[in-house]
Amino acid sequence: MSEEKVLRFILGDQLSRDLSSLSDAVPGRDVIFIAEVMGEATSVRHHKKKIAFLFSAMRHFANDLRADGFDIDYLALDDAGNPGTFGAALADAVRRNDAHRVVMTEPSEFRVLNDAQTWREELSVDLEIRTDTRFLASHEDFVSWAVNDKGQQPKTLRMEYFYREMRRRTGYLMVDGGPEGGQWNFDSDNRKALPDKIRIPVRPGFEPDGTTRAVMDLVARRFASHFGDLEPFDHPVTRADALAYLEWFIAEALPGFGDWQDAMKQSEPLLFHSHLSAMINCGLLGPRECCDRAVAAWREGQAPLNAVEGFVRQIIGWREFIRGVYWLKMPDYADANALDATRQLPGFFWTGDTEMNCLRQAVTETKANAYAHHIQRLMVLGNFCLLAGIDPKQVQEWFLIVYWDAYEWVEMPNVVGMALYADGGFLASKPYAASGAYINRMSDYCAGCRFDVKQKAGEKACPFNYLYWNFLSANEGTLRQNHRMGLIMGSLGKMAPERLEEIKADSSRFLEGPEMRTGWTHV
Ligand code: FAD
Ligand code: DLZ
Ligand code: SF4
Repeated sequence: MSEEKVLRFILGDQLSRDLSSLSDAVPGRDVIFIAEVMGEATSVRHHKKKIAFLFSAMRHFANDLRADGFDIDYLALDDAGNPGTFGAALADAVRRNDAHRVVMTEPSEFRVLNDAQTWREELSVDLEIRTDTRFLASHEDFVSWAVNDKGQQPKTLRMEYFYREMRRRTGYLMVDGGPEGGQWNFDSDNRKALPDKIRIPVRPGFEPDGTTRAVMDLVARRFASHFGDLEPFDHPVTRADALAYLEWFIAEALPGFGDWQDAMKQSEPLLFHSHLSAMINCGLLGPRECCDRAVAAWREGQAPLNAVEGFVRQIIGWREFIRGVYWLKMPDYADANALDATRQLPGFFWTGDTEMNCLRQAVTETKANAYAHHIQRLMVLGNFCLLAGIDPKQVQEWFLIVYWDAYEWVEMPNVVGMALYADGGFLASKPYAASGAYINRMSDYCAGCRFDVKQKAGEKACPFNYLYWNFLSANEGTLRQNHRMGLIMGSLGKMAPERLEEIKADSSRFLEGPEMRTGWTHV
């Protein structure tokens, strides 16, 4: 058995040397198979930068393994006879390499895991699917935390309690069995608006090498009609560059990460954010090593506790929780639409062509960078889709297409549960709905907008202002059941009927107006 050749199939988001499917790989005996396939690159029409990033990272990962003595079977997109799907490519690779067995790590997405079960039946050899040990909580860990002894799922789950459990388990920022600083969560310190004069750290760029250039040519040729700008491209695509980027973040941006986590600034897409999600999600960086580095920076006095706790919470709390919810709730979660939202996603989500400056900024930056930070995603783009009642399926597809870190397991709960409240409050204790006042408080966008954030009604009024109340009124029946909405629903109840009519009229004018009419005019 030990002399039998094993084919180790590695997917594009599994570019980690500590991957479970590589744990017992034998150089000189086994073959590592990595495949660029059209079926994946077009499962949705991914942003050009995302495809370029991932294909380049896949090719570099293969080169690194080759340099360590592994036999690599790398199927490039343009290779003659590339069959275009994982299943067919894997079957070809088994034959080509005369493999006795296939080992892989579980795919991160439901769709691909389902496909993998069918490969098992179709392949002439055994296929072993191993747990993805890069996550800190296994599926079993999450289920045993979330589901009661009788196997019943709760009506709601709250990240905060899961996070505390993860803090205890990992020991991150723990002292004498309790949280460092006497608090589990420093979120209330992390909502500051940016002062006018603040030095925003300048990011290092990574010059594309020959491998990246070749991939960029490929993407320019084969995916020309996909959304987004391919150039400039200066992202880390190797493990070494990703580590250098992590070190840069820890030294330069982490100290400000907490204070300015929720802030937004015109033409400053990154601020103090880590910009590491794509590297963590595809495996170039491990979630543990990112937290280890942040906690070490705090211990060495290089970053304050509110920043480090906030960063660790995003990774061991939110990231793991989101994944747990995805696997607990799939496949039904994909169709969740608790608020019966049916409106078409407006065309300006693809062009940025809107007079609402906050949305124009977020879409334009997304198109250029395949990135927007969390508050832009949640409180500008997501908030707008929530208030305007956009069909969750269309919102999901948009978010899956446009971000370089987007994989269904992480995109879907963030869109369905966090941004749209489409799961009826399973993941979020109340809708993240906000009027223009929130965006004005947290950004400098409103100063450059043709709408007036202070006006509540009429042509010049900020659309978020009336859409907010229109949303509460349209969903009154559902939202009244949420005790955290009690105060605001009380205010809605006391609103003069004429004022409510005015809100509805403004909302109809906007929602039926030219900006919204362009519909799902996707590239
Ligand atoms: P930072 O702000 O620096 O945060 C540090 C790290 O924490 C991130 O790199 C990420 O690994 C993790 N993290 C933070 N928040 C979340 C979260 N809510 N869920 C999971 N991980 C989190 N994240 C994705 O990785 N892929 C997606 O497709 C994705 N889609 C989203 C869609 C919507 C509607 C919303 C509201 C959020 C989405 N997020 C997604 C979560 C979050 O916005 C991104 O992880 C973050 O903006 C990435 O930028 P960063 O690396 O600079 O993060
Ligand atoms: C996102 C993506 C793209 C665009 N292309 C590929 C590919 O050609 N080959 C590959 O192995 N992975 C790709 N990926 C990432 C996969 O979509 C991701 O690994 C699976 O969906 C996880 O279930
Ligand atoms: Fe956005 Fe309203 Fe501010 Fe314009 S005024 S930037 S639409 S929040």
